[in-house]
This record gives sequence, C-alpha cells and structure tokens, in this order.
Amino acid sequence: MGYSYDDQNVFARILRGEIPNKTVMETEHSLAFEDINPQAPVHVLVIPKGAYVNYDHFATEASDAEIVDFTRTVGEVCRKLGVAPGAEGAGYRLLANAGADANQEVPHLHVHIFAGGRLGPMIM
Ligand code: D5M
Repeated sequence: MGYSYDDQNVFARILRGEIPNKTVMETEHSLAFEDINPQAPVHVLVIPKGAYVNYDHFATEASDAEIVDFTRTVGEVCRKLGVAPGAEGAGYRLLANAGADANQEVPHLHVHIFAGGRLGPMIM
C-alpha cells in the first residue's frame, strides 16, 4: 500500500518554519518540541524531519540513518528533560497515535513524551 502525506499538516509547516515552535532538541533528521496543549507537566513531541504519516510508514520507508537518529533522539530528549528514571528523574511514557482508531490528529509521525509527575494508568 502506498502512503499519502499531506504537506500542509501542522508539523510539516513547523518543519518549514511557517509556524513557531518551542524546540527542545534538533538533530539532522529529527525535531523535538513542546506540545501546544500539554496533557502532563512535561509533554514533548518528537518528529522525524522526513514526510512520514505514522510509525509503520516510517519503519517501512525511512533510511536506517533516519531511524537511528529518531530513536536516539527520543531517548536523548528524555535524558535532557531530566525525566529518565534513576538519579535524575522518575520516568516517562511514550505514545504514538496512528490513524482514526487512535484519534491521530496530525498526520505526521510524532512520539509523545509524557512525564513530570505520576501519570494515570493511561493518557490519551
Ligand atoms: O496529537 C497531536 C498533538 O499535536 C496534540 O497533542 C496537540 C499537538 N499540536 C497540534 N498543533 C501543535 C503545534 N502547533 N505545536 C505544538 N503541538 C501541537 P495526536 O497524537 O495526533 O492526537
């Protein structure tokens, strides 16, 4: 199945610099920024810079370099935010919605990082 990507989605516009964002970290292939509507004391989104609709699209078509960069960036952002479990923080939750059944709002792959306090059994 081919994937179709809407290049007018809000994260595509952020990546083109058309909409401002509060950047937490930027790498060659990834961008992390604060969620505009936080659902936890810490709520950051990590996106690949490439035009991928969701995780299965990314995993199917992204290069190894993009996948390594994105995976590392998610972990490094957690450490940078001070929420990695252990001496610095008490933990975090990762979430990636895909498609209608998961209520994905923005059709550009994003991993949510929720942290900063005791999270309920589930968020979103
Ligand atoms: O989550 C989409 C998320 O994207 C939701 O938590 C709000 C966030 N969002 C939407 N617009 C912006 C901008 N402009 N900056 C930062 N965050 C934004 P989903 O998993 O698709 O339901």
